[in-house]
Amino acid sequence: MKKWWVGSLSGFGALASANVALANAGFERGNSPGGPSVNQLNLPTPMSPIAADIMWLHWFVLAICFVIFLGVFGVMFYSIWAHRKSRGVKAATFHENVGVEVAWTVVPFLLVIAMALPATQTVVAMKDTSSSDITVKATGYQWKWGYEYVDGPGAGISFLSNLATPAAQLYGQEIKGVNYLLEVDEPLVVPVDTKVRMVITAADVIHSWMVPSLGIKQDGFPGILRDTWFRAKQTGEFRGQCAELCGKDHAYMPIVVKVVERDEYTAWVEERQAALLASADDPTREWELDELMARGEKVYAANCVACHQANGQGVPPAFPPLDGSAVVLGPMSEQIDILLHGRPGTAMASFAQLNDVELAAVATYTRHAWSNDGKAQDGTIQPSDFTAAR
Ligand code: HEC
Ligand SMILES: [Cu+2]
Repeated sequence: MKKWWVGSLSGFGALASANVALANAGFERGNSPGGPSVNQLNLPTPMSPIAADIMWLHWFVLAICFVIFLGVFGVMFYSIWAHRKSRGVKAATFHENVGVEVAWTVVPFLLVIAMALPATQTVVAMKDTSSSDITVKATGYQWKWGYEYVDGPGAGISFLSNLATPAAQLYGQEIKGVNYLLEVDEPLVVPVDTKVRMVITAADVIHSWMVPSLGIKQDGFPGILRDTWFRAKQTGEFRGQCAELCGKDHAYMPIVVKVVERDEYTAWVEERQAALLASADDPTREWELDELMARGEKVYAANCVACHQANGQGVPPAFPPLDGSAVVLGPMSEQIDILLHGRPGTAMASFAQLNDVELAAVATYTRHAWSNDGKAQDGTIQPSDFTAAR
């Protein structure tokens, strides 16, 4: 007969081979310190002082719980065993015992204070965003994050951070990568050992900006600003996700914080600002067709392909094709309207958060790409057309 424990042993075997499979897939240490790793049971390795405090509190409170557990169950089991009926023990019949009552009031009271003091200290420290070196505003959108450097070196830089996991992985046509659903096209870049103040908000519904290894989880509310901070202890890429159920693509808005050396950060800022000047998204000038097309292809790839597909065929009936669409080929006013306001009640959201150059570029791109080329009414759509329609 098969012994009962043989089954459990083979269960462990299956677990072990699953771990080997994960390790082969590159999950050994993830590729981020504090990221997911084989057999990870503990909280992620703390990469900021606040995260270290949170980890300490977690173990401190757990240790107290464990001691209480041992004490309570120790007394209980000892009493049951030592005073059992078969030994002829008679129940005592006393009432009230000042000593015991004082003890079971004072001891828990002291324990609560011992836990509340360091916990309060940590919460107060989390909220102390004073004398920060850099301020970044993070805005939650359905379903991506927008970052805007508002103060300190890099002020003026802003971009959207989209999920970068290829659609083929989402739909099981390709092996899932190491950072499946935890990778973005443009990470938030910050320097190491620098106090970064994060101002969190949202544009549509409530989102939450959470990076466990930095000890941050802050809800973002439309119309309200909340702030928190971190000081990364070492360089690397730290990953997190939106942590407030915000709609159907809630799982598709990860967060990547790329912490770099200070001089590397300065170089990144310079490169960004130079690119900003060069591309000079000047919405007032007249743009050439091929300029708009080149720019529009990128905007389309970053914002539209998930639903309308790279070939413009969409996924009917859920997502209509843009190739041959009457709206795309019709008068430009309708297309401007749908991009600025979306179609309420459908998955077609407003893209008003893109700037007028990006909007004009993507609209022009859809009018001239695929088989649409040469069929659209009106000429190129110019940024100034969007400026006027806002
Ligand atoms: C989350 C999915 C999604 C994304 C991303 C998306 N769309 Fe749409 N789009 C839709 C849906 C759904 C409709 C149909 C709305 C309706 O039922 O009226 C639509 C309709 C349209 C239409 C009208 C088509 C027609 O023939 O009625 C245009 C034009 C359009 N989208 C352009 C864009 C552009 C440009 C982008 C990128 C900037 C984009 N969409 C991104 C889902 C999406
Ligand atoms: Cu969200």
